[in-house]
Amino acid sequence: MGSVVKCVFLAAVCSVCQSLQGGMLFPIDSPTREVKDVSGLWRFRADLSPERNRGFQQEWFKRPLAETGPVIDMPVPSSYNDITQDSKIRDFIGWVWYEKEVWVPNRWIQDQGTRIMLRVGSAHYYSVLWVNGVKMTEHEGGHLPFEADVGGVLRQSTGSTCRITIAVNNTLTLETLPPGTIQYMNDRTRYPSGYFIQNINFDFFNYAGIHRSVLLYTTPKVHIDDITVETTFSDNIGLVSYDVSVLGSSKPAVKVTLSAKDGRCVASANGSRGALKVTDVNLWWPYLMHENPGYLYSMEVQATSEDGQTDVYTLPVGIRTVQVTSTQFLINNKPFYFHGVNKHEDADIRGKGFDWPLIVKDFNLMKWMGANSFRTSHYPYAEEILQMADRHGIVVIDECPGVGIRDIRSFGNASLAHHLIVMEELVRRDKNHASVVMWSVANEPASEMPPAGLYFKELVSHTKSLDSSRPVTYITNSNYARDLGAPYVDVICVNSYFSWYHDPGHTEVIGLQLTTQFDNWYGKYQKPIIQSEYGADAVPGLHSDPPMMFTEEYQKTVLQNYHDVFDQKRKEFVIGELIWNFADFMTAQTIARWSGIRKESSLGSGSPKPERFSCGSDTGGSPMRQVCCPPGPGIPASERINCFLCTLENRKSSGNGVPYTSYTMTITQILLLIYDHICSNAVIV
Ligand code: GCB
Repeated sequence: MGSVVKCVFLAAVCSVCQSLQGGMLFPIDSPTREVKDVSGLWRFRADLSPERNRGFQQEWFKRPLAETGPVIDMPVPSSYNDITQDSKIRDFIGWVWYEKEVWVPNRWIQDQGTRIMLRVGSAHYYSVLWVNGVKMTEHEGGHLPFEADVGGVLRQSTGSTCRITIAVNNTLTLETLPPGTIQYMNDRTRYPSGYFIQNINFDFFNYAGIHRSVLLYTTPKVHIDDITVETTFSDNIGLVSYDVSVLGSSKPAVKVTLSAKDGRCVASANGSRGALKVTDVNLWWPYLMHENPGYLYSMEVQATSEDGQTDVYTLPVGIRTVQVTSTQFLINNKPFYFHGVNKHEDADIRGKGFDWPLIVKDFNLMKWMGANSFRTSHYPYAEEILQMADRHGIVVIDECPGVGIRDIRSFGNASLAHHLIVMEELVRRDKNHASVVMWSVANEPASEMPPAGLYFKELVSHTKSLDSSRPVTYITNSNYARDLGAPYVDVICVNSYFSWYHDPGHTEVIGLQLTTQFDNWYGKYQKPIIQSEYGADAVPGLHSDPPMMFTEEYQKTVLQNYHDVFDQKRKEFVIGELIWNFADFMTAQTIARWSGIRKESSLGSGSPKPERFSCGSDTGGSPMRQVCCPPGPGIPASERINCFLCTLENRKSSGNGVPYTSYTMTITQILLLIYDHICSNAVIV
């Protein structure tokens, strides 16, 4: 690109790229704040009109939704796709309408000093929010929260009811993240009039709806709007630099207190910016790297206005450092090896809907198998998941929804401007999580295309300007010599599926090809490398010897071959391996995918699996993993196999397990293989 064109390009981007206003602290209860969760059953209607805009034409937000047409029950949080028996809803593209009437406590309304906020944790993809018929805000993009101050409207309304209407549109275009295209099928001999489809370039189901909780919460008018912490340490002294922004007061007095787990105050300071010194610091360590991983201090921030109004917010803070050298990823100056998984937010029925049991189960599974990390492939996960990761010492590569940027038109100004804003929203939301050690700005973009160089240069440098404390990467599957964005990243993250998408059937070439892949990338960039995806599909119960594609044996052989190379290359510059995938997940319907993707490495989410794994009579019904399969290395394989066989037998004899028998066996094999691999490499420093 010529320099004149380059300048015009950048000027255009900058003119549309406005920095975000304000913070987006996770809503909490505190002495000065209250949270009311208004999730649950909402009224719902998909706008099935040909143009999908009847709701706007008829102003469905102005009256109760039931007065403008039929409504059905829809749970929130949940994707709507799999809730009904109607394939039109499962595959719906366009606007859907949600509505709920809730009561707002009188005291919230009466106290003019109370700010009443309405926050949506995430709705996919474009949302418009009304309260009592008045438009409050719009938001572009799923996976990240948005909110509005609704106090004014509520105080003008009669009574304390609050009718919340949210219209959500899942249409993806060349400029959305992820991108997609709408294709009208105009051949009237093959498609009816108005027929269109949504094309996507990513490999997971485009679940839609209100995916995370909807919360009403209060703060005082004088309130803590944002907090930013950065941490470091030297010897046994920890340092927490903080920056607090307070709104509603021109000269607020800010007091910050840091407490240890036992409640002891270990440091305090006054002022909206400053640093807290912690002697005998307890550092935040990853799981399996320390006997006390995930140590969190509690930072209480108190802001008081000139007239005595106070707000209090408490933030968990892990003190740790992150650094990248040419061969290593250092956490607290010690080499960290990402022994982890890629995940999805995905479950039967609820789709991408937030679900505590699933989340807790997934963490238990990850820890049980010895995983110390995961990547939020391919979009930001719920904040509660990052809070869990903080507490358990599970390291996170935090990825934005930049997946499937494959069309050259998605490298244009409007796309980049939106991508920069999404990174701003992501960093604003997740910057204070100790578990988050690196930002990923994209997954498998067409980074060999000419505009990709400038695009990623801007994107990475903008992300670094938002947060200089963390490395930035994106996940590539491009050729090392032609990837135009790689010069700008701190860590090279490569996806490859040798003997699967390349040389299918030839596991014997994995060793050579993977070694060459690593040597090529390292030779060109001298940056540490993470194998950010690898794996192979298997059809449960399909066997062959010698192994053939789609059999359980083939999947195992692929993993084994990859692991052999990792074990060599981690002695040089390979700093991690993230298997594809922690659990099965749903994809679009295509001949290449049998009921979603089957590259699972564990017993995690996906289908409603958890209830299949209690050990019945042997354990009195306790979850069998706690009883039969304690975590950590050194458990003989035979014992672990017994756990699974026990499950299998139990399910068979109860008559419930038969359909899952082979499936369980698949998982058993893969899990044991990964478990053995991970445990044999676990490092305790
Ligand atoms: C990839 C993608 C991931 C797919 C996976 C596969 O490279 O990043 O989203 O699901 O490959 O199995 O094809």
